[in-house]
Amino acid sequence: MKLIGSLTSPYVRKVRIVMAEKKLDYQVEIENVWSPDTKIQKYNPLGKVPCLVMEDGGALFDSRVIVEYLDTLSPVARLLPQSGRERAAVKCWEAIADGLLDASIMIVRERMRPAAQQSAEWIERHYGKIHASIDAMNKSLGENPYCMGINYTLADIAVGCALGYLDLRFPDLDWRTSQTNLARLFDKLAVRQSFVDTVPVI
Ligand code: GSF
Repeated sequence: MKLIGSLTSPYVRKVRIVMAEKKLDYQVEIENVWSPDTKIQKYNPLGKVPCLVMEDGGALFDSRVIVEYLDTLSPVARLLPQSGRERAAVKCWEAIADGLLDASIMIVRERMRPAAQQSAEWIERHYGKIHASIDAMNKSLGENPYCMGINYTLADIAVGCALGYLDLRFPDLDWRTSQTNLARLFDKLAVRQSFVDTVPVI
């Protein structure tokens, strides 16, 4: 399998961590989707990464679709409960973590526009989503060791990627001071998830 992506994309990072947890073999192909000559739309008409190209040449996109598929490929390290309410709860954690990322990326992209075209209101609106999401995640986590209680799941992977991205792009946010439950979880996740940074890239 080939994973098309970039090394700074938090959604790509989520897929790479799942690949590693599931002990699946794959190659990473770096693609700059913002370059005018990007070929990404050959695989994903939405022009976004991550995109997974499978052995038969078929492509899957959107990180949520990709990780759900990967979890079915091997019984090693089940990351999603098979069915029911627990499965929906893991996916809801993933939705909030990815939503936090969507809001963060809106701000990052807005700030890349010429100063005169930037909307302070738009930026504030998305900061509001970031703060509300981390607050909700912190409350839901409570004293639990992991998002879903005692088991490490896709929820923890998604949350780790979201918080890691905040540290990368918003180092001044200082979310740890108010969100102490998340800070405790993130320390644990950073140790478990940082190995993906050594994945060979072609
Ligand atoms: C989001 C992918 C995405 O926004 C997913 O795969 O989970 N819901 C999707 N990817 C960005 C790269 S990044 O900022 O991580 C992307 O490819 N953007 C290109 C564009 O044209 O929006």
